[in-house]
Parts: sequence; C-alpha cells; structure tokens
Amino acid sequence: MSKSHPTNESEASADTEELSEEASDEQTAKKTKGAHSVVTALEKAEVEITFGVQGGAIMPVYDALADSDIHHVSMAHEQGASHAADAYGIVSGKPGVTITTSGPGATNLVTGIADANLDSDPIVSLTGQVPQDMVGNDAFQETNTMGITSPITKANIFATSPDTVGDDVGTALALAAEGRQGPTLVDLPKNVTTSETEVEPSEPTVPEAYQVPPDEADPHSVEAAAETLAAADRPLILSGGGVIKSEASDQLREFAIEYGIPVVTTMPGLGSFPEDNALALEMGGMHGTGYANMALSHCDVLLGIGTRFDDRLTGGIETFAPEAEVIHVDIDPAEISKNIHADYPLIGDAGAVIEQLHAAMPGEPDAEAWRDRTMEWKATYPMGYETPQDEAVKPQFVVEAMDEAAADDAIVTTGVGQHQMWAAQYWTYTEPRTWVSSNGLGTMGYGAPAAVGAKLAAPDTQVIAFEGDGSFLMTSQAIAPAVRENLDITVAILNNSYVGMIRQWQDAFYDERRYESEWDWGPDFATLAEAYGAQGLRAMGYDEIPEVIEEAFAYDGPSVIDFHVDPVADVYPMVPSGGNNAEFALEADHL
Ligand SMILES: Cc1ncc(C[n+]2csc(CCOP(=O)(O)OP(=O)(O)O)c2C)c(N)n1
Repeated sequence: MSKSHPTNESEASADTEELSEEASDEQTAKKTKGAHSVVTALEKAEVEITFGVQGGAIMPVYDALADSDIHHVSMAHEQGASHAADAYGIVSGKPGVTITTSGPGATNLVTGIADANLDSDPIVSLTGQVPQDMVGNDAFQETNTMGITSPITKANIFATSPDTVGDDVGTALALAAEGRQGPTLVDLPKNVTTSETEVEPSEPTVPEAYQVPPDEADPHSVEAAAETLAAADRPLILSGGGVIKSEASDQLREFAIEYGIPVVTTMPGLGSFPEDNALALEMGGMHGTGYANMALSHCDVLLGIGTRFDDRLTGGIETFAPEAEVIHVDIDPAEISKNIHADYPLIGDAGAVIEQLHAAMPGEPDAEAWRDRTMEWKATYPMGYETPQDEAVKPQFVVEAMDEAAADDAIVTTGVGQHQMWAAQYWTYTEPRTWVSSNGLGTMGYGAPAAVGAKLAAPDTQVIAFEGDGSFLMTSQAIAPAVRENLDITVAILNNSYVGMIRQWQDAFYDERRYESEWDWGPDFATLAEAYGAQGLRAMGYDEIPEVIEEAFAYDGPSVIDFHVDPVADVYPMVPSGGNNAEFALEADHL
C-alpha cells in the first residue's frame, strides 16, 4: 500500500486497533520497496556484514538496512570498503559485500573490483545509480558503472524493476561464490529501490543458463595423469590459490605426504601447504625461494593445482619448467593452456580432483633422489640476511620477529612493494586463509583496509598488516573505521623512506637513478595513528623491537608500529621480469 493512502484510512476510524493495522500496513508497504528486497536478498544469503560509504543514490538501501540485523561498517573510502570486503571474502570464504553510491562511490571501488577479479576473490558490489529516466542525462553523480565494471567483473547486472531487484542481488551473491570465484556487481537505479513491490526475493541462485562446473574431472584423463605422475622421477606440485578457495588444503597435504611429492606454492597459494613441512619448497617465481625455482626448472612432471600460471610465477614461458609434462587442475576451462600448455588438463574442483588422483595413483613415484636434490638446493640457496647491529634494522628481521611473537594461525595482510615480498618470504605460513594480499593487481594500500575486513571475518584470530610507508599513505584512513569498530589489529609499517621496490628497480635497471623514489618527507606514522585514536608506536633500533611488538599485541584495539628499517635493503632472490627461473639472482651483482 502506498504512503498516500493512510490519510483516507485514518479518516474512516480513529480506533486504536485500526491505527495499529494502519501502522502494520505501512510497515508492509515499507518492507516491499525495492530497497527492502535488496536487504531481504542479503539476509536470505546469510550476509552478516557489509562495507561501504553512503550517498544520495544509495540512501534508500541504507534506510532499509537500518531495519536489518546486518552489521554495516562505514569505511572512510570506497576503495577501502572494497579491499575490506575482498579480505572478508578471502578469510571467510563467503562473498564480501560493499554498498556504495553512484558516480564516485562506484568509481572509487574500481581498484578493489579489479583486484578481486585478478585474484578470483568473491565480492559483490551494490552501487547506487541515478533513476532510470535520468540515465544518459549526465545527471548528478551519474557514471556508467556497468560499462566501467564489465571488463573487471564476473557478471554485472543493471536492476530494472523492484520486482526482480532482490533476485538480481541473490544472483550476484550466488555467482560470486560459484565455480571460479570472483567479483559481481548490481547497479541499483534509485527509482528501482524506492518503488514498491510485493514480490519476495527467492533463495540466491545462479541463473539457469549458467553452467555450474562439475566437481570431478574426466576419469580417463585423471587415470592417465595419475599414471604419469606415479612414473615420474622428479615430480613436483605447484599449489595455487584455487587450492585454498576449494578448501582442499587437507587433501593436498595428505596427497603430497603420502606420495612424497615436494610442493611449491604460488603467492596466492601461500598457506595451502604448511611451510614447516620438509616437502615444502615455499613460494616460487620472481621473488620465490631459490629451491622452489630450481625445482620448477628441473621437475619432470608438474602437477599445477588451482593456478593460472601468471607471469610473476613463470618468468619467461619458454624457460618455465622446460623438462616437465604438465598436469593442470583448474575449475575454469579458460585457464587450461592459456599461459602454459597442459599435457593433462583436469577440469574440476581442486579438492575433488586431488581425491580422484589419490584414488587413481597406481603407486608412489620413485623420487627419493629428487627429494634429496631439493634438500641440497635448500642448503645451497638458504633464505637469509645479515643483521649487523651498527646498521639500520633489516626489514626481514621485523617480519620474523612479528611471526615469532604472533599466534600460529595469525592472519597477515599486506600492501604492495618490498614489504609484501618480505612478508611472503619470511613469515612461515602453515594454514590456509592466513595470507591476504593483492597478488595479481599489486595494489599499494591493500593491507590496512584488508586488515579491517579480515578481522571482522575472524574476530578471534590475530590480524597483522605489513605496509610500506608509501602503501600506508594510500589508504591509512582505514584506521578510522578500525578505531570505530575497536578492531584489535596491528599495522606494521616497514618504513624505509623510499617507495622501496621502485628504488630497487631503479638501482638494478635504471643505472641507480633514484628519481622520485626517496621519500624523506613522510609523516610521523605513530603520531598519525594517535590522531586517529589508535595506539601509535615507533621502533628505531633492534633493541626496541620486542617491546613495541609486545605493546601492540597487548593493546585491545588497533595499533600502528612505525618500524624504521634499512632504507636500501633489497628483495632477493629475484628473477627479472620474463627471465629464467633457474637463473635467479641472489644479489644485485647477479642481475
Ligand atoms: C596503486 C599503486 N600505484 C603504484 C604502484 C607501483 N609500485 C609498486 S611497489 C611501489 C613502491 C611501494 O612503496 P612502499 O609502499 O613504501 O613499499 P616498499 O617497497 O618500500 O616496501 C610502487 C610505487 C602500485 N603497485 N600500486
């Protein structure tokens, strides 16, 4: 019933029963606005938390949200909202949801959506839009959100009716989580969210036309792949982010251990196999370990699971795993032979296909000599750094000190730059969903807002964000919602007064011309943190490190530690872009 009707009804009688009937009619009317259908769809999908920033075109949805038990976290910036939702999705496995307005509210999301797209993270963006009859008029805060986001979403939907808007949202939620996960978006014109409907949204479901990928791969292909793997002399598993997304870490661990197969992980795959296991060769690729890259370069059968063989991992395609037959397990057929030719394509869910392979293995590969070789490589190319006490603190030491002090299952989020690589290299990842980073897009500033989303997804788990001084400057306003929500997170800034990764590349590839990479004018981050209402700490030398870590971990709320570290420490090993993984440099002179 429309809101213009109650006047007539109250004229008919002033009796209290009728008044309460009228109130309930009004409520029904309110509940059946398009905006309420949006919220009902979120509730039906059991969404518990949303992230966003208000604005004119999305106000009807916020107004409807006020009546819901969904916890909405108002972020300081929409980019932060999308990273928080992304991290929420990584840690919880359920889609992270943002609610933002039209125009800048949508365009500010774009980096986060592109980030989720490259990392196959499940997020759903609900964006306000000008009313349909104003679309194309250059109305206030109008932008073509559909056009802007269609190349970076798995699906985007323009809502056209209050009768179907709830199902649009349900579809977006289902699609984000189904098969290969990824970002979806629903653009919500204001007339759709303010108009009335009597249609209840149905349960969230993918559209009929969507082909849900089968979990199991073709059994004949599995059999052939298992025979090849069992006959290998130098078998290797490459475990990618898909193993984590498919909750297949247990199956992977059992499989690798039972058949004695060493495991390299991709960057998104960190945590999919415990790095404290003897078979773990840790991360491969550009800044991977020497032993991972040697194994990739010399294996004779490579079982890649849930990886898209991105160029930071492979280096030059022609020199990647040159002696290997490749078995490629992936849920998305589009990934097969996209970058690396698959001799045995196994299309299916990582966990289900590992189980199929397990059942089909005719025996254990005879790989003792190969395992010994990987151990020799570990001894020849150990990860390490020196800590002369009269020099500035080594950033790698900070990562290790934090790891030692933190809980075993602590979650690490990162910005992008050298600190991201040190966090990947020097933290020991033993559990899935503990590495939360911008792997594919390489988005500086991801770490702090991601820590907000990660903590809300796992309130009982410790969350630590490693940030660079440059990265933190991009999104440090995420500390505001962290304070407002009283989130017990620690942001560790590896402050080298440089945009360090740029400085490292300038030194290595641009004749040491450090143009615009030195930042000797950075803010005092501890004071900045205090200004936000967080705990601000600073460590200038090795002797101060244990105390600040203890203080940060003991504090019930967000802490920011400004670690002043060696300004010119470099990330090694390094395979230059497009290079040969077998020819990694251990120091600048080797490049
Ligand atoms: C949004 C964005 N802009 C630019 C870059 C290019 N870039 C990559 S690393 C880097 C430097 C990062 O500096 P900082 O955050 O201080 O980290 P450090 O490398 O010093 O650890 C830059 C500018 C990027 N990755 N992301």
